[in-house]
Order: sequence, then structure tokens, then C-alpha cells
Amino acid sequence: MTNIFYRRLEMDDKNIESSNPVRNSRVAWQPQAQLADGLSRRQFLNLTAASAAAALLPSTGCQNQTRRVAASSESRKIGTSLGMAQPNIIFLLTDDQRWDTLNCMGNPIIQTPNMDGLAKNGVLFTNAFVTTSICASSRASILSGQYVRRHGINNFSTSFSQDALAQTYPLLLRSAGYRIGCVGKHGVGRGSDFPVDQYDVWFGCPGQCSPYERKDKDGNYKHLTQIFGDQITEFLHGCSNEKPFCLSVNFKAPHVQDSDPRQFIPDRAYKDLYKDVTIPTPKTADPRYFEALPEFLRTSEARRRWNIRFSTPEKFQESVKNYYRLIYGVDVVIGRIRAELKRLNLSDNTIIILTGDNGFYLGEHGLAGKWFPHEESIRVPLVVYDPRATKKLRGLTRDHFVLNIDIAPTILQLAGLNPPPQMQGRSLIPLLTGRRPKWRTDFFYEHLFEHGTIPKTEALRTPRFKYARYIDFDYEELYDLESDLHETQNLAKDEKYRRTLNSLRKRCDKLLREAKGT
Ligand SMILES: [Ca+2]
Repeated sequence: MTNIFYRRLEMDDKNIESSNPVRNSRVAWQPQAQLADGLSRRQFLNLTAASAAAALLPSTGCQNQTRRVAASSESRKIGTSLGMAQPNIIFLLTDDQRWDTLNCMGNPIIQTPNMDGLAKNGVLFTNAFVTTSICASSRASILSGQYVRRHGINNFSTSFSQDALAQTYPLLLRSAGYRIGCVGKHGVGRGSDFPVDQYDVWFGCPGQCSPYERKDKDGNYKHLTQIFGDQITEFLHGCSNEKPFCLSVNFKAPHVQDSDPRQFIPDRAYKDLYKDVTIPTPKTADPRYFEALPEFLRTSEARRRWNIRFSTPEKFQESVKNYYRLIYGVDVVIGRIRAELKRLNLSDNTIIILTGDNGFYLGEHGLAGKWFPHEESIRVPLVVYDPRATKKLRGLTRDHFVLNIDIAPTILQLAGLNPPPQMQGRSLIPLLTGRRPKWRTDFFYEHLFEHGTIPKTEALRTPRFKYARYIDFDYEELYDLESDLHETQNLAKDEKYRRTLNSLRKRCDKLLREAKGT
């Protein structure tokens, strides 16, 4: 089925960016690409993407057919004008997956055939970022389409107010007639406050959803990622031909299991994956880059965790390989989902969106974790796969700045609903359709989480520069990303950049006011 929305755009070829579409593209791997030159493709493992499809399951009454839901007057406006049938939507959120951990993003080692498959037939965003780099706050931003400064969730115990919850994308979809479900690490608020009764199906688990290693009903080992795969299948089997659905899946992987000395705990089935590969050491893992950091960063939580994960070559290899194996486990579940959608005859009308809630240091700058405004921490993967798209709109690569706060307005608009005005992100639909919209050319970043050894930050990212300030330490950073991709030379005190610094400060202040809505 080709949606009329896409058919109209295809007829208007001048809307398609001829310079940008890249089919099957592999984009430059940054920054580790520069360090991986010594590795040939032959060195990479060539394991089959064992798409562990679930055992044969009985067919249900789910049909793939044009449906309309009872939408609000606002939503009817868009839905009618575009002639859109309401699609099903599966939103896949990984936990701590950095942008360069997909093979299609140029990483020559990691195996992500199913993520790559979504990109090959969808739209791959190569400059996707989060506006705040920590689980709870970023998830709240994803659900609400708002900056932390507006939604106010900057710890692990605060939930949305009832009014704010009603304005998150899943509940707005439910009000418009969608069947909604949640699987995995919801991550916003305490488990006792979860909105279980406001979802049609709730498989959300509290806290960090530990442990990874569990047992099935027969007492056999089963990894948490595969259990989520079972729950997704159960949700899909409960659909009916009366309602479109939206399923929000929140993987725990590849997040560490904090209390466990092993930290990264992949499925035992993938223990030999990447066994014969040597992961290249990041350029900024050289101790001189850590030593150049101010003391408050050298003594931060990020350094404590670095000691656990990356402080010896052996730890580095084991940690990164297990991090990659955890991502591979998610990839296998994506294969399961696609097989199940096909079996249920839902695949032609189910959009799949994949992204991460924040980036992750793999030893860069001598650090671990996320939180700070370096690229490793704030940059994430993003793929939008819409099976209704015409051929010309498949395999597109877009390099615009897109943000976690864009997810909610995008999902709503894909469903034919108008995003509410309090959402601060922007629907990605103009980019999905290959158009050349006027788009943001910079963005504001904030990290306000309360922690004794994780400093709070604000930052501005432009195509060329990164300006960052550590709020409680009167410390600023300025990086020229054109000449210093790895953020190694802080130019904030360089007289030659004084005017640039002042200009970026003012712009950061302005975007901060906009984030606050003042
Ligand atoms: Ca996270």
C-alpha cells in the first residue's frame, strides 16, 4: 500500500533533494573511523543475523487495512488534508546507544543487519542529538516533546503530573482512538506511579529493569532483551482490526547493569560475537586528553565509572564488545518484530522508529557514562522506517540537526494529529519526504540532573562550534568542530575566538529562554 501522502509528494519531483538521497549509504564513522583504518572487512565477523523469529503462533484477526480513528478536530484537520490512513507505530528506544553503533552509520565492526535494514528502506538521520543526556530526563523529553526546562523532570523519582501525562504522545494517540502499549524501561518516575491503567497494555518495568539474566517459565536462561521481544509479540497478537496501535518499546540494552561488576551483560548466545576483532582505541583515550580536563571533571562520576570499564586494554576490549553484543541482541529482536508484523499482515502499515535516549563515552577523554555535552554523550542514532513511503523516499540520508524532542510531534503527525502547542520539538515529516524545509541550524543542550559528582551543563551546538558551560563551576568550553572533531582544544580562553565566544554565549542564552518559554 502506498499512502496518498507519499504518492502526492512523488508526483512533485522538484520537492525531492537530488543531492541528498544515498541508498545503502555508509556514512563516515566519526570519530573512531579514523582509528579503524587498520581493520579490513575480512577481519570482521560474518555471523548470520540469526533473526530469532518466535515459534509459530496462531493467526489473529489483525488486518492491515485502511482505518480511521476518532480524532480531535485538530487531528482531523491534518488527517483529512493529507488523506492519511492512520498507520500503526512502533517506537524503539535503546538505552545509552551512541550514534556510531550501527553498521550503516559507518561502524565497520558492529553487526546490526536489522537496524541497517530499517535505514536501507527508510530515512537515516546522521545528525540526531538529545537535548539532555540522561535516561529519565531524555525519556520525559521524548514523551512530551519538551526540554527539561519545561517538563521539569530531572531525577529518577519525579513523574509527569496528570495534566502533563495526558499531553504525552502515547496518551494523545489513545485519546484519538489508538491502542497503546509500553514494553521495558519506562524510566520516568517511580514504578508505583507508572500510568499502568492509562495504557491498554503495560509491560513497563521499574527502575533499570535489572537483572538482564532471567529465566523462562521452564527455568531456562533467558536474556531480558528477548523477554521484551516476547512481550512485543504478545502485544501484537492482541491487536484488532478496529484500532491502529502505537507500541513504545524501551530496551534496557545496551545500558550497563550498574550494581554488577560485569557491567555490560549481553545474551550468552552472542558471547563469541566480535571475539576475533580488536576494537580500535579512541583517539582521546590517550591520557593527555584526560589530564587536560579541569579537576571537577577528572574527579567526576564519569571517571569513577571509567576505572571500572575502560582503565586497562583488556577491560576496554571486553566492555566495548559486550556493549556491541547488547546492541546486537536488540537487533535480533527487531528482526523478530519485522517477521511477526509480516506474519500478522501488519507490515505494510506499521511505521518503525529507532533511536537512543542518550549517547555514551567508550573511554573518550578518559571518561565513561554520558551527561556532559561532548559529541559522544549527546549524539544518538535515529532511523524512521515507513513502509508506505514510495521508492524515491526510501534509503534517504538526512544530515539536519534533529532532536529527541522531535519524536513526539513526529509520531503525532504521522498519526494525523496536530502536535499540541506546548511541544517544543518539530515534526520530522518534511525531512521524511525529502523536502528542503527551513530547518533549525543550531540547538540548545541542558543537563540539570542532581548528583554530587556530575556537574550540570548547558551548551549550544552549531554546525561548526560547540559552546558549553559548567553551571556551578564558572567553566566554559569552546570547540571548533571543523578543525577539531574530537573536542580536544578548548578555545574559550583564546583571544582570537573572543567575539565568537560572546556571540555563542548570547545565542545559548536566547535558546535557553526559549526552552524555558520565557
Ligand atoms: Ca540512557
